Amino acid sequence: MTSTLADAPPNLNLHALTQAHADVLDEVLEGLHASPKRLPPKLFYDVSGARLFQDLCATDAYYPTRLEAQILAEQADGIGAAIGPGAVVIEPGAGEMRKIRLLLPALCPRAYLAVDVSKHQLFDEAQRLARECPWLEVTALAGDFQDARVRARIGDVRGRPLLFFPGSTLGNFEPEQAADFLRDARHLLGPQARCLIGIDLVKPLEALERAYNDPEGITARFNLNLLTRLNRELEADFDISAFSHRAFYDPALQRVEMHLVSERAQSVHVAGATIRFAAGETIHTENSFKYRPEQFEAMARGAGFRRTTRWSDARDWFGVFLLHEAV
Ligand code: AVJ
Repeated sequence: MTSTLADAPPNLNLHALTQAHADVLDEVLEGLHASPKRLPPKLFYDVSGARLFQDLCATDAYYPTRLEAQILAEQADGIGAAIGPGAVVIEPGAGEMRKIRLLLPALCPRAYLAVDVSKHQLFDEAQRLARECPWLEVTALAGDFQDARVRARIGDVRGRPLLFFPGSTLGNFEPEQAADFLRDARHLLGPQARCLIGIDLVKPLEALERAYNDPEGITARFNLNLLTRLNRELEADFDISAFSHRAFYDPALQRVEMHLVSERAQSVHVAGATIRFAAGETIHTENSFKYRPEQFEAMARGAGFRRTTRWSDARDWFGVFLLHEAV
């Protein structure tokens, strides 16, 4: 489906390839019937969830967004020089499009393809960017970047593709899946493909746990909003006050886990199905893996990228990696 807005600028293209309601329901029920229970983190980003995440990024406790933006702003010239002008930038999870804006003057890409599950935010931001930069061809694709239809569109990109994947979104995948994602991107985008990827790095446990348990409680609201969304969109009847947010770092697995904890034994209905919870049982809603620079570089090499360049902050808390020279 192709949408047009009133007064859409000529350099803007909008496409909606969002998941069918029935597919979302299947995925949710599969996760809630599994043991341990789980829900996919992409469901966080409805209109309220996208706004909560935006609010979280402005907090002192949640450091990744701020550090990455600092790195991109300070190193833009070096990054632009390493990539060269005229690239076609593809950004999964584009959200507010703040980060690409930091790179535009130094990178001078030809086109920008933004993909995000949060359709309203995506279309609004794409329109704004297309107006600000009339020289840039802006395409917005509302959908899950792992969806076959979305991947087919990405595979159609001609020119010099740059997969821009900031924010440590790759950290939501298991390391093996993350490696598959990179290998897959290289096949999909061809031998000219480069990737510019933001990765949250291993750091002291206190800083990690504070980032996912911010004192203002925004992460908790972000996590619980998932249940509010299921109530509204999938005929569910979660009692939100009977669940609580839990996040902790597992140093052995190098990941922050987020859960929703059932405060008591209870039954919940989702589109007619009954889901039983024991007291203290959790729904695992997210993993956020942290890497050491050399671990991520080894993963990139394993996925077929011969060369990596890294930019990071003074403490090495966050890394921006350029993967180039595909095998
Ligand atoms: C957007 C997936 C990178 O894992 O840090 C923030 C999402 N979850 N706080 C992350 C998130 C809890 C975030 N990513």
